[in-house]
Amino acid sequence: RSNDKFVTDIPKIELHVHIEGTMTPELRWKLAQRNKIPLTAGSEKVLLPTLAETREAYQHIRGRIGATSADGKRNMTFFEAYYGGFDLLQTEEDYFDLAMGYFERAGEMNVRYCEPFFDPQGHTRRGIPIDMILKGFKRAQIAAEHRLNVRSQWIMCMLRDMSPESAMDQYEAALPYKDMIVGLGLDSDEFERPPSLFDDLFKRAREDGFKLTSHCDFNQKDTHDHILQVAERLGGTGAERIDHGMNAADQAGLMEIIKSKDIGMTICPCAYIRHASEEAVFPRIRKLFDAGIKITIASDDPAYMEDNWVLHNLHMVREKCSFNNKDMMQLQRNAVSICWASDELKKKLL
Ligand code: ES4
Ligand code: ZN
Repeated sequence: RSNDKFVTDIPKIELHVHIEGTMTPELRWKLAQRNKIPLTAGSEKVLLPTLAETREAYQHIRGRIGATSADGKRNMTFFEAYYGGFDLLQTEEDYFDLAMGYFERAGEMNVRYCEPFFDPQGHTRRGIPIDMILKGFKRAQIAAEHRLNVRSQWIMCMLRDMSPESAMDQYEAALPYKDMIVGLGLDSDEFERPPSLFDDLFKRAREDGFKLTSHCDFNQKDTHDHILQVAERLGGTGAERIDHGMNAADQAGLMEIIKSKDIGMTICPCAYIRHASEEAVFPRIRKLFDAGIKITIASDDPAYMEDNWVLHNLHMVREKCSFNNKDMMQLQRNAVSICWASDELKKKLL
């Protein structure tokens, strides 16, 4: 891991981090003890494994496709590890601890403002009330602002592998918490799940005053179609941001649309290099940046991506895209420009 003081010290904004993707092995282990839930250790589920076994399980998380290691054990896929972590969250305190853990980490990296995602359906489908989730998050959010000087607003993400009807029901159930939720997003497995399936939901959310974004992960099937839908059609006229959307760099037409509509992009380099070569990743990031598209660097699911938090992602692009100090500052100015903080707060962040 490269290190340099300039990047370490600059005030930061993080706009693409799934709060459930910040569950460290330490927190997973603590919640397993507290709620008496078995964890995956080796290839089995074990009640009360050691912390070392829990850490070990995180070392072998691979892509979406189950991989087998040299000793013949089947490793957890990313989605298994990620959604497996949801089962451990059972009380308001658990949700508070999850959010507070991220905010503390963010404060240490000089993140001054963030917009974390959460996946309500992943919790409510297990019978967890939406009130429990959001009360825990809200308490952490307030504590983080006062104790850590880390400000935040939440983005509610719908699981695109569930039905549009389920998403609409979940959206309506969360409306009483509208004042802590700034935007609506779309995540989970995008295979044959185009954003247009959720047209009605995104139109409704825009009418209700939410900002809009959707994942278009790197090198997925139909990614160029999905990027075009997000840019031109979500909410009726297109979303404010695209999460990932890196394959826009392949097509001048897509880049032109994103640039002319001033759409922000959240780029998570450590997530891509788990599946793609550096030559596929960094020249595309550089190309989007050099075109003047407002990209920002973020971490996605840092606990499940070799423990790479936003600071590591920034160090990585500085080195691999040869960004200088001025470029690194521009990335932060991009983030201020495309974030959904009030104008008053934006002035303080610059
Ligand atoms: C995600 Cl890496 C990834 N892809 C799709 N959906 C997600 N939600 C959290 N992490
Ligand atoms: Zn993501």
